[in-house]
Amino acid sequence: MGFLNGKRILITGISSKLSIAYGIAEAMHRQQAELAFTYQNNKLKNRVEEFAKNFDSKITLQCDVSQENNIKLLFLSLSEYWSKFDGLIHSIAFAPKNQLNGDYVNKVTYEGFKIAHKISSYSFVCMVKECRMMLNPNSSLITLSYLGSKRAIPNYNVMGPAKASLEANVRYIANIIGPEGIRVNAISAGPIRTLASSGIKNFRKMLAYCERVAPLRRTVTIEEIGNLAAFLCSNLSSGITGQIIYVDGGFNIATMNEL
Ligand code: NAD
Ligand code: 0WE
Repeated sequence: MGFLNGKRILITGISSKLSIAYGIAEAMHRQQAELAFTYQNNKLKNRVEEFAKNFDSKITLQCDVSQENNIKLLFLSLSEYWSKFDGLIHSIAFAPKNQLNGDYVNKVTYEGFKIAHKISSYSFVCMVKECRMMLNPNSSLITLSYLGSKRAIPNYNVMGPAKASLEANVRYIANIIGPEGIRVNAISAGPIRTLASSGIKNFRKMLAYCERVAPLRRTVTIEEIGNLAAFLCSNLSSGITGQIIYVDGGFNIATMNEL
């Protein structure tokens, strides 16, 4: 029997088979979780419906987190299938393309800063706010972060402050919702080729750099992220909350490995 048997988990952020959220769905399906999915817009509707079938799920719901009332409606619609559920995967980030290149101080705009924080950080606490009453005890909430929250990484720019905000959000949500028996954690993933990273300047060089410098001397896969997410949604991780857990081959703990 899978260690997620009987758990109902809502997964956001699938837009292709490369998506980190897709790797999470695969790992959770393998452990016999019951899954539901959201898609950002109608362009993605058919694709996500096909993916859902592969995971034996009939539940696919539209949700663009830039519209706060979309998030409210999402959980109203979900409640027609599930009155209560056990986990939420937030795998969503966005900043306007022109913000992710060049001199941070010159390029940042209030509009870019606002959008990055709204979509990549506020949306997480907003989703928690709207589904809180539907969460069973022992539920687990997970978001995806990146080392750019703690270290200044070229071109990550305004997404760095947005991920720092997301990680602080994890701690504040965990502290408030813990007494309800609900756990909240972030997975900080190393760089992985997905739609969100494919257009990034020097992304290939960044992958190669990680292969040279990370203790494991390789990059990580969406399967490896998925396996941690499955563990974090299971009762095997019952004592873990408020944490930022790295799945990056150890990259974040090393330095001077190039010497
Ligand atoms: P992806 O492009 O597959 O997923 C990003 C998702 O965000 C997409 O499915 C997209 O539909 C969704 N999204 C964007 N704006 C949205 C909105 N307004 N409403 C609803 N959904 C919206 O890329 P990914 O790499 O799988 O990214 C998932 C998460 O992982 C992000 O939080 C990202 O920051 C994080 N992450 C990625 C990497 C990497 O190198 N790929 C590393 C660390 C963390
Ligand atoms: O969080 C991310 C990517 C987030 C992202 C990606 C895009 C591309 C398309 C946010 N907004 C947009 N907007 C778009 O228009 N990652 C962790 C992947 C990533 O992105 C980088 C990286 C890494 C790693 C950008 C610069 C430097 C490194």
